Amino acid sequence: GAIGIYKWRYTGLNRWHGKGSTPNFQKIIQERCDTYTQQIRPDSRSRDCQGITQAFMSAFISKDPCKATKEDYQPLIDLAYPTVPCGKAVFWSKTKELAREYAKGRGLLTLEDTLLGFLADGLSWCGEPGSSDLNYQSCPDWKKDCSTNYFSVFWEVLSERFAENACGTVQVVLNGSIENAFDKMSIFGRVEAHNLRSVVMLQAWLVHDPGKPPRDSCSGSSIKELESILNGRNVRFTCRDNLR
Ligand code: AVW
Repeated sequence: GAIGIYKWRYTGLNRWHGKGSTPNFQKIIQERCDTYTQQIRPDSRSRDCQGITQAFMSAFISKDPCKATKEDYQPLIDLAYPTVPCGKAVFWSKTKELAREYAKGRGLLTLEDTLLGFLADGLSWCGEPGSSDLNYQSCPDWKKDCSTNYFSVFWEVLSERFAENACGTVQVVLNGSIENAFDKMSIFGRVEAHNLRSVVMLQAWLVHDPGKPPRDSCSGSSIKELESILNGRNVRFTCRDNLR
């Protein structure tokens, strides 16, 4: 009856509103780690991929998927701190693919070029209390279920470390075809922009989708907001409207 369905809906593996864990999650992490340490950055060959995979799984397995904390990921981050050389970091917001292309063409690096960013790129994951398996049916959605889910907290803490360690002149690729190219609720706006410790200058590129009318520009109010955050941190700022 109705109560039975209600009970199933709110206690079953299907109760969350986000995409379930990626099939073969652990195997993908393990394989990506081997690929990264052996082929992509052979200088990182000494990294312990078995330990890294274990630390990743232990961070969220058997836990309430809405009670993620930064501390859960600390052991993992300690094994693979996301660092890039000074002057090489590229941030992005609503422009992931484009930013990756931009970085690649110029010998620059995004978070997805660091080991942990590379491992988790495009995957989803969550566990289930009382089970040693992942939930492949559904995972919490940031808006509809909880913001403290393991997926979101992972990208937040990893991005925070990435920003803290960025140095020299860095870049950000922003989307000028949406209302607020600088979104203060995004990870870039909420986390990274506020954690630039050793950055001297941030260069913003506002990219406009050729098929769409430009909706924001370097002189718009969202960019002014970014500029004022950086002024407060003594980071120089430049912005260019780049029509691709
Ligand atoms: P967004 P944000 N693979 O486009 O400023 C899958 O508004 O919030 O940009 N999901 C990811 C990945 C990834 N590689 N990276 C982040 N996410 C999640 C990290 C995350 O929950 C980079 F350094 C994020 O809120 C960028 O400078 C959402 O997908 C910055 O953070 C994308 O939202 C981009 O995050």
